[in-house]
Amino acid sequence: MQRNKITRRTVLQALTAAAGVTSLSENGTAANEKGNAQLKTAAREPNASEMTTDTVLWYRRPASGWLEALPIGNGRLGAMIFGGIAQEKLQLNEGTLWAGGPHDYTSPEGLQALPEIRRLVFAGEWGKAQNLVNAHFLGRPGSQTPYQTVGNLTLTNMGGENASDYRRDLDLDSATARVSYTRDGVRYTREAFVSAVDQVMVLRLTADQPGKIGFRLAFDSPQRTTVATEGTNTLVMKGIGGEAHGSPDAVKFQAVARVLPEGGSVQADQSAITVNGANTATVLVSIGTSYRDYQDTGGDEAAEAQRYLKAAEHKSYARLREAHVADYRKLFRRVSIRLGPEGRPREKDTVHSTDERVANYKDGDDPGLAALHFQYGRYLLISCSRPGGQPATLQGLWNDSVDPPWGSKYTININTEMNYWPAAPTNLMECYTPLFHMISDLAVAGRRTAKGLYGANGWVCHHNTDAWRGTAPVDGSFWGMWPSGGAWLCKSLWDHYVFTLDRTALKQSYPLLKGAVEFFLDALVEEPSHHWLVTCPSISPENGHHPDASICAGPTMDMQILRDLFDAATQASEVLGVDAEWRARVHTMRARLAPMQIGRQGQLQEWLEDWDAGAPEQNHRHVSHLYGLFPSSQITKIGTPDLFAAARKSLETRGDPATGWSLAWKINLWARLQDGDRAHKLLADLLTPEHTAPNLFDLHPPFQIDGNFGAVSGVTEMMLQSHAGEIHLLPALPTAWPDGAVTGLRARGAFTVDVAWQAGKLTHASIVSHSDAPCTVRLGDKVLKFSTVAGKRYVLDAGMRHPPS
Ligand code: FUC
Repeated sequence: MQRNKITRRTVLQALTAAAGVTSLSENGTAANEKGNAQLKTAAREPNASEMTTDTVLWYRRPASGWLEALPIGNGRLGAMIFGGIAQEKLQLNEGTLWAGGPHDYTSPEGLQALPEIRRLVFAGEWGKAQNLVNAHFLGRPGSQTPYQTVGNLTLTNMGGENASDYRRDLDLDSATARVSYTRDGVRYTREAFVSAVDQVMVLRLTADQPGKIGFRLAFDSPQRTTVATEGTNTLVMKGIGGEAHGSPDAVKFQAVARVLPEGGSVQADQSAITVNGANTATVLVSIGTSYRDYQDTGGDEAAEAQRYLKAAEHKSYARLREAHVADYRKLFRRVSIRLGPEGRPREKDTVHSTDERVANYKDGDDPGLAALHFQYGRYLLISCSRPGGQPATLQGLWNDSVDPPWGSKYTININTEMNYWPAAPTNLMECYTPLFHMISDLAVAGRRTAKGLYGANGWVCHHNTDAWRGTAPVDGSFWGMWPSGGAWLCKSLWDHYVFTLDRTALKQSYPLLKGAVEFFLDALVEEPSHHWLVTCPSISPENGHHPDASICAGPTMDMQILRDLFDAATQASEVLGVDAEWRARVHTMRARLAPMQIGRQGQLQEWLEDWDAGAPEQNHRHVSHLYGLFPSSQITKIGTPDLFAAARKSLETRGDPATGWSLAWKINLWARLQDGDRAHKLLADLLTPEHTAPNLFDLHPPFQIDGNFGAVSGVTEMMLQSHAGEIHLLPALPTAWPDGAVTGLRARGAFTVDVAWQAGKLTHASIVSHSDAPCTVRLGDKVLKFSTVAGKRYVLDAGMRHPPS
């Protein structure tokens, strides 16, 4: 226990030191250990009444397209609900339905070509180097396989289209989607959710008069499928995912829908179920696939689908719903947010539907929409990334195609990492689990690639991966020749630790961190001019430094990622008390990595050479070298003022206009630059129809979910930061949000933080400690330091000096 305390302190001190903060107490009204006695402690958790009403998306019309439909999911099963009147459509997904099958993409010719590729890069013969990568180093095949849709469940013959008082909504507080309307004097209601407890999708149809429910239920799919009925009330669709890029089809699936009507009649023909004159009907949907893991597709899809269905069909609708809502709320209700004055008129969200709010959003005009978007992002993460499922893809869990944009895969040169930026700060640690499982897989699959391409130990993963845990470079040298994807993913393992100080979890992560470092210990090379250690070949993701040339050695981002990786692994080894000698070696190598450099225009250089001003795309969507500012904390206002100014210069040069996920990254960057108004300006840009669909999906046209998650993280960073060895309250509060409150955010050092403000000034904050770690809190120039006891709440007043009376 004692040892534990010491190591936690060590990590916090290291975090502080990394930010260059030496003596916080000199900066402001510091409290000393004695001052702690004055801090009021209490044990109170946020309760449901603190939840705001900014948690409902609603619409006046059925969805006319997929980007108007509403997503539900349990991390494995997902659906997009269209909410029609005469007919309903649920577009279905299961997280393991991918095209192709188990495959190692590593080229057998790569290792032989590597010395010449490196020679060409250092000789500045980039075109030739890229050609050689394309010919010998790239994956076999050179593209990975897509994530795919299961198909659709449709309800037709539901009566006429003529209805009044139509409303379609998604309640983020209960994770249920609803449709209601009145037709011929009858009020009809449909409700749907996907339960993580029971692993089924549930659709309930009711009316306020008996005998009014009738429909025809059928499956359709762009996959190769067969549909049959079983008994009078069950519909079964069997199919197999597609082949892709020569990788044969392997994932079999089975979707089963069972109708449980009350009253009326139910009958089956060859491929559909018909319900007539029922009082209510519940439709249970269960889907299984044969995917067991990235190496094995021999599972029994039928048994899996049937097992969940059998267990669920004996439970009442009310019981299924109650279990679902209770389970979901455990995560969702950890955080509440209000942007706007307390008890304000709710005109915006009661009078205007969600799509109208997006269409009319103006800077500062509707802070409630920003709050809704924030909670929607948390809802999406809970709904697409739960233990037992696959990580969030480029579209989370929701994809209606067999050939979606970028395969709806895992692009790990920004997109997958961005998906998980809100996990720790918005108190959704469990949502990391599928990502951590994927990293464990990559740490095995990536060993073959490390050996096969680089003759190196450890593991490597390039810029993309898929259900088969492809780790070799793909998609062409210009975009794919980047060896640092796995290393970046590892940051999430360390983030989990610094946010929780959970030593048990760190013990599990440590071999993954160590394996990632081992690769670079072998694969780094010395560059000729300064003798720094660098990656080669590499790229600064997807950005060319000269026309048609992205290949280079030691781009700034790689060096930043490696410093974080090496620090995570060495600090983990310290916390766990292992590998002292190895740690010393890693420290030595770290010291030789190329440093961040400030270029001719005062910018943070993107590459080893000062090529920035001449690079062909000055407004490129990737801002890779600014990784050091966010998500990393290598660049801070107090710790590294020169680099801080240089990062700002680089961000200014890139400009504001960008695609969805890039805007989202920039919100985080401006928040780290402590410019709340600029961060808010970018958020306002994002919350317009150009970047946000009617269903609030982020557009990288058509849809990419990273922008949703990145924006949640950005809004969090505007209200609370904790990367510089201190909890910074309201570091980038925009003038557009003079009043507000947020509860339940997590801060590094294992704290939960609530903050409230009025007229742009803190009114109070409270901090619950989850370990016995010391706490440093900053508000503007004021800094307060105190020791904490696990389980205690520390309440701070507007001046941070003593608790409000
Ligand atoms: C990155 C981006 C693209 C796209 C793709 C999925 O590589 O550069 O814009 O988002 O991932």
